[in-house]
Amino acid sequence: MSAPHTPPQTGAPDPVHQRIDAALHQLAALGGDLVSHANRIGAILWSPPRIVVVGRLKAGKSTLVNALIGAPVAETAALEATNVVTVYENGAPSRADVVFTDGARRPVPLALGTTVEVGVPPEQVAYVHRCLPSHALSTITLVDTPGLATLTVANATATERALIDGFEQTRSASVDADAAVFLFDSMPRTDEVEFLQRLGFTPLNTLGVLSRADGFGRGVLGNRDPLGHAAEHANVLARRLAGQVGTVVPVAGLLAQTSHTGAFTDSDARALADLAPLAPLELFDLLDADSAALPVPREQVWRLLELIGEYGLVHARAHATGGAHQVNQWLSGVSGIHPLRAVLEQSLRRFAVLHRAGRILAELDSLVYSHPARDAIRQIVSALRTDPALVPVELLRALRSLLQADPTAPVVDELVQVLRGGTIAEASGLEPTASPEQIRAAAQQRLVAVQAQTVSTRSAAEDTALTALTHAYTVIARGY
Ligand SMILES: Nc1nc2c(ncn2[C@@H]2O[C@H](COP(=O)(O)OP(=O)(O)OP(=O)(O)O)[C@@H](O)[C@H]2O)c(=O)[nH]1
Ligand SMILES: [Mg+2]
Repeated sequence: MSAPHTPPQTGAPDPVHQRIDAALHQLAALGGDLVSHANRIGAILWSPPRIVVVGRLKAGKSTLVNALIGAPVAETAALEATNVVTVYENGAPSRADVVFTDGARRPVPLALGTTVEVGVPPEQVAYVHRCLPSHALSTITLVDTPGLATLTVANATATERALIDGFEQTRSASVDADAAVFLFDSMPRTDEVEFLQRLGFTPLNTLGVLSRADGFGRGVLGNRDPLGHAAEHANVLARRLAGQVGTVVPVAGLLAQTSHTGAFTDSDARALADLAPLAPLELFDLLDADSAALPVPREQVWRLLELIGEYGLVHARAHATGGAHQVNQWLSGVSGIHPLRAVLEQSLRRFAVLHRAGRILAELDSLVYSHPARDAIRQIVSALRTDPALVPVELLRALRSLLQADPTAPVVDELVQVLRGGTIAEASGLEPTASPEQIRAAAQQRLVAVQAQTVSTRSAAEDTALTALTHAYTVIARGY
């Protein structure tokens, strides 16, 4: 039998993927239409996890998407810019399809070869599927969304329709995201946090971004450096939003977008160098007064402001004699894009992959319920579920249900701790250097504690969570 689906050839083998892949081969071996089911589910398994970027109107979502992709593909603007959900996926040739709310698809032309001109009323569109060859998109797929709580309610509705399971019965055309990046430039409002909760992720697969960090506080002319101030405030927000996001990273998306899309030229660097002798206040005064004493044409300064903002204009001047290359390096370094990318590609991606595996288990469960060969399928699925490699998948599913049903249940913290633990020792609450005997003993102790809790649970979701933890500690205690 030929392989029902094709795993990517790069990257270290992931035990979760390997076990699911093996189960899908068993499924395909049952023959008939199960071959196409295995193919369909395999395609979900092997495509990169989808990370959705959400947040208030003009929070800087599309700018950040462009910075991460390294190309100006998403429309950005001072006025409301994004009005349809757009999925950016690695693929060639560069193309775009509009997916309608009834699931139908139609190709759409690309304006200027990059951005999409939808040409259809936004309320008929579930999302736009944009494919482009991009190294940055080879490990994650990004989803840009219209701003929440916008003046036009239609845009917020578009985001909800495409992202929330069962919303207006448009589940068939939903984008099925696996993790979220939540952008805010100050403390998020209650309605934004509520929206995030309805997305149904956990803090482990939700990353907070304090956006527009270059303008934080009083901005570049204030007495505190906005980037340092933003970094400090990000820590405060991370503590306040601990129930929603795993961490908060400060980012100046505009600086990252400009440096990563090649928009800043050597002639921009020369203009910056000509402005270097002016004190910051003097520079803005001359610009405002339209003064002839401004050393470069006013339009050129406006262009610089559009590219790098006020913070960039003031501070990049010190790097301008090194030309565009040096300015770009400085912009990229201070923008915070590198730490953001590290979190995205490591912890957020890891939990997105586990979330995706949970979705695949749900697909397999629905086959068990609906397919005539249910007994044979059930055997494959139960063996998969009890496989030690799938423990984190079950733990994340349990955490997700518990956060929806009973977010204050005492077992929430334990699930998070076990899932966060990079090594078995850490998952058992020990130092990474603990011996195998110490690990087994600690797991045995936790097992007893968890079993004691099962007598007084408050909800079915808590029962499921304790079962998942029992399985996890049993697996550790057996020395897996
Ligand atoms: N100074 C500064 N400006 C930014 C930054 N990020 C975005 N902007 C500007 O803010 C405006 C809105 O940015 P977008 O990326 O379009 O914001 P958005 O969240 O996608 O907006 P909607 O799609 O309309 O909700 C644009 O004028 C950007 O240039 C940033 O990090 N610093
Ligand atoms: Mg946008």
